[in-house]
Amino acid sequence: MATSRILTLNEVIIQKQSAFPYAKGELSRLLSHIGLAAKIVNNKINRAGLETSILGEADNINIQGESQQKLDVYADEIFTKALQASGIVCGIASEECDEIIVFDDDLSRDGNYVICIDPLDGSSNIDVNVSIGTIFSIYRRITPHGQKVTKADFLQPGTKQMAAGYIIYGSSTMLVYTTGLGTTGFTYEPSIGEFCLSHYFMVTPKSGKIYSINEGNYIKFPQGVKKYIKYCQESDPDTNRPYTSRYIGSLVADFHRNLLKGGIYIYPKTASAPNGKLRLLYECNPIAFLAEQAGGMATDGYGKRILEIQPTDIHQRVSFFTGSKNMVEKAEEFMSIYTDENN
Ligand code: AHM
Ligand code: MG
Repeated sequence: MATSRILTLNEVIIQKQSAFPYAKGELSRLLSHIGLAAKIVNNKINRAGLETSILGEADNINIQGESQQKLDVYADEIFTKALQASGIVCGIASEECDEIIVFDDDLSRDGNYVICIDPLDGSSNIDVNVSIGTIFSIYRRITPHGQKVTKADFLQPGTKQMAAGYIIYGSSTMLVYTTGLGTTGFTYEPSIGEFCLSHYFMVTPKSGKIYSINEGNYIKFPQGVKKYIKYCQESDPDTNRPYTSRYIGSLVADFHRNLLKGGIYIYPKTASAPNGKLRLLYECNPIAFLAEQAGGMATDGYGKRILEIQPTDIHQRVSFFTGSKNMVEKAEEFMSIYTDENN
């Protein structure tokens, strides 16, 4: 009798690498290095309650003007080291660093890839044992080999991503990634220390019942968002309304839940954050790539596909609407009808 065998992350990415003829296994190796760093960070996060020295704020303020948590700094160091050690990454843009980090050793200078990363997303949840995540995005360099990478290598639209993914440090730890051939999920099995294939081809429902938005900001929202929220709350059995409101405050966790169950996540522009809060390069682009690969959608709420936005700054912010296709389309409809000019 045939027995089903557990497939590890490394096994699956090696199996899939034949789909990237020119990558010579490099992309697979890179994803393995990310998986390794994720295990180290996961271990630290799991021990956070016991090692209280790693909880709380570090002494720094990052480029976003937000105070960094010690675990933010730790995760940033671990991922940076792992990516440099891979020898195939020539530079990274991290939420935690003002400028791009150029890997200028002999090996890395020839590396094919640059990475945009939010090493630990959901900072406000770090100290309280609520799900947090890592988000990453992988591009091929555009500057010639042997030269130092520049900002231009990072300012590529999301459509150019070679791969993207996240790790969710939740009730179990998962790594979800795409290389443009669907969205695949792996669950960490602590007894063998491996990410094991658990969600082969993730398909998000076309419609769901969950809307996720920080309603505390309601009065600062654009009219279209306010009206859409009311639409979500109204009763209509034909469209399964009212929807239910769920908001963790960790993008990865809110997105992951909605990906599986069906729903919409919105972080709009607000009166106090006129460009939105979330960052295009290392939060919205990778999540948008994963959403689309799972049959979902991601826009800025003003009719623009997130992946087609041409970035101009590595820490650029954007308003973000993502999740089930029908729900994002409905929200877009409200945004186009109820503009702030005609209300
Ligand atoms: P961070 O990168 O500093 O953690 O900020 C990003 C986070 C997202 O994970 C989350 O969706 C959002 O900020 C929550 O913001 P708010 O507390 O304003 O609702
Ligand atoms: Mg973040």
